[in-house]
Amino acid sequence: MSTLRGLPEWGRCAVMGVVNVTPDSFSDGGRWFDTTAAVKRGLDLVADGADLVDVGGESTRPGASRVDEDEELRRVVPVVRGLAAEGVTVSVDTMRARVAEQAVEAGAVLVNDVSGGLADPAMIGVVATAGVPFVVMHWRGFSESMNSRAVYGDVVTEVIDELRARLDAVVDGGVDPECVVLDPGLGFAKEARHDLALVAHIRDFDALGRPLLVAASRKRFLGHVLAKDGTPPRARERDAATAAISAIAAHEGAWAVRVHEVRATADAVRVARAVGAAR
Ligand code: PMM
Repeated sequence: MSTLRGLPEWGRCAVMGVVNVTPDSFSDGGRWFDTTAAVKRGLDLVADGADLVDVGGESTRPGASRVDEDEELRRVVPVVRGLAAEGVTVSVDTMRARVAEQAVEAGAVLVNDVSGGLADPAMIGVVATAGVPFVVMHWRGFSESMNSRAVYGDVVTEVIDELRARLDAVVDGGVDPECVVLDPGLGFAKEARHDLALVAHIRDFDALGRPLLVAASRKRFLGHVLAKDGTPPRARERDAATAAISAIAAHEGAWAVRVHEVRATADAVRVARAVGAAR
């Protein structure tokens, strides 16, 4: 179990609940699209067992276009402030340095950047100065174009190598290596078979020597696995499958899982801990 600066030690895989303050997120978009409702949603996730709450204002679903920076700030900062004021451990899900900086000022204690510092050249410096944990995800480009980048020979080796390069880059940029969390980026420039191979090889990421965040919640590959007659279930009908991945990820040593529906995953990580303790 790894300890990250400024974060509690949970003694098991942590549960990161998702609050997407967006009108268009693929799985829960539109439902929490105002500050009061979003703060309430975050508190409900904590009541359900979330250890930390990840607040984002930009949808990254395949094909999504980018939101304007001021609009992202308007969505995210008040929700971060409201949740932090209630004592919630808050992370901010953003690719923008200015949003990360203002969210940290508002009380966020972790920056989660799906681009791993690639989208905004100022991000690494902001995170280094803030001295907060930094989730660096495997990323090959913005949502508009990412499906065309899902080309791999050996997906596990390539994702690990590309993450190692990002780890080196953020550390060269001044981020304390002890602050870095890595993430295979399920669904980002990946087809279902790639996502499944990455989940099957979570242990291989131990070679990078950093904690791993696994974010499978409601993603397309689960729809693919569950499809009946070629039709995948809707995003909100993938929560049991998500909890199954949470159990696997926790069992395989993931530091945290990021999910929209927390309750079943909170149970899954506890079961995984109990099974691990009985080895
Ligand atoms: N996926 C989404 C958003 N943020 N952050 C990390 N670290 N890893 C992910 O895989 C990830 C993320 C997209 O899912 P959503 O729109 O359902 O939140």
